[in-house]
Amino acid sequence: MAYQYEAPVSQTLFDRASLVTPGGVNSPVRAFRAVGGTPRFMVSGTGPYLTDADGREYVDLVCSWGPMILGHSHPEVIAAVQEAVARGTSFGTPGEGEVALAEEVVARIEPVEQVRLVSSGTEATMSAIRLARGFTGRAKVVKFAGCYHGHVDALLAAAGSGVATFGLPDTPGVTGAQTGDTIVLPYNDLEAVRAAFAAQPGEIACVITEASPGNMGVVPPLDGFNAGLKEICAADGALYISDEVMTGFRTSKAGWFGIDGVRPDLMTFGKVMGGGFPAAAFGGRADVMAHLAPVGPVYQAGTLSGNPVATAAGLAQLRLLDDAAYAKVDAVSAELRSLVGAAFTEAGVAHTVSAASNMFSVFFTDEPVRNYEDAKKQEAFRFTAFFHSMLEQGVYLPPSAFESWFVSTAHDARALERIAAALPAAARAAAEATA
Ligand code: KE4
Repeated sequence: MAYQYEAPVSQTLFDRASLVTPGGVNSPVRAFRAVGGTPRFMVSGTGPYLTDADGREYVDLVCSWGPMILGHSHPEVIAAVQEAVARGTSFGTPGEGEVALAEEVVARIEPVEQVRLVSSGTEATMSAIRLARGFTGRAKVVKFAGCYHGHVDALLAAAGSGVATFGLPDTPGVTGAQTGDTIVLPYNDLEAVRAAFAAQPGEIACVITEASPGNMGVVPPLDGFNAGLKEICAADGALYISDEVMTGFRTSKAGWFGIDGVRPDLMTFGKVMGGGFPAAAFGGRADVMAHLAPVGPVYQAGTLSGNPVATAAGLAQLRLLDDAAYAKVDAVSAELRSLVGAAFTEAGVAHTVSAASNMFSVFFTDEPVRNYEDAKKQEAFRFTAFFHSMLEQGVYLPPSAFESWFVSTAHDARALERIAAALPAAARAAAEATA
């Protein structure tokens, strides 16, 4: 089904972009390929709203894929950035801002004794894997199908044929050598993890998991799953790496660790901690981090790591994220989940609203979704119809059924009313959709 609304300026920009950039985008999910139609080129954001190049305003439920937890253009974040940028943009030297941001991360996340700042979540997970391999002297890595950790070669792997067989490249350009030490297992399956460790004792450097996955849609860990991963890793001398790039500083003041209390050996962060700028991090046990250059032999570096403007934005945002802020985001998410569920029930659409703290998504099935295979069984064509009806009514959803929705402290009653007004017709569109 071709969705073509009136978005002429976005379409013109998309045509221009497509001449100079593959797919017209700098990150594939933005191209609307999963849902079709013209990607909206946004020109500004204020609070819970985005305005596109055609002058249309949307209630934003993507929040830049998580970072904008205080909404767009928060005045105190903007002021901190303006004050920092007036002093210069990058010095290539240590600076106080990066120390203060690192101190804030360490203060909030008890298992993080030391932290290294980087510029993206991908850099954080890539570096954490290298550090785990360097610290343990082991090569193999366990990840889970449906979990995304950025475009790290070793982690762009699909499941091998058997539980203990190695990963196969999940994209051209990644070689068998790069995924040959990666074991891809079904999510939420501790027995599969035990079997993989039993098949190669003492050879696995780490297990990396999204603390609570949001990249196959929202699929929370079953009770005891993360604790089980920690236990299995500890028993074998492997490291437990919790990827909190999406959940960190969003799902609670201490991210998912603040919810399940399972102490990882290493953790990765991004998104919220950058306040909309490229600032991310990895950190954890001091004895592990001590293996990182320049103290230890594991090399890692970055021209703009700890950038003074990015750290100013991240610090301003984190300092505003107090208990009241998290209570607000949680309340907004709970109200929205209730509105969405009621609309689909009213329209007679089989659905599951799947939440992990204030992150959530909708699966178009009423069967339980515990892993990627379950998630792929949903009637995703219904999401496509739902997405375009909401877009046409001025609500901007993630353009994929396999992504988390995000809200902010700025999503006030007026914004929720606009979403509520759009839901009935959109839910009916999902009901009437055909594959
Ligand atoms: P970045 O390199 O995109 O900053 O972070 C990679 C990453 C690592 N770990 C987790 C758990 C993540 O969710 C991500 C990135 N998330 C996607 C959203 N599904 C970013 C959006 C995009 O790729 O454009």
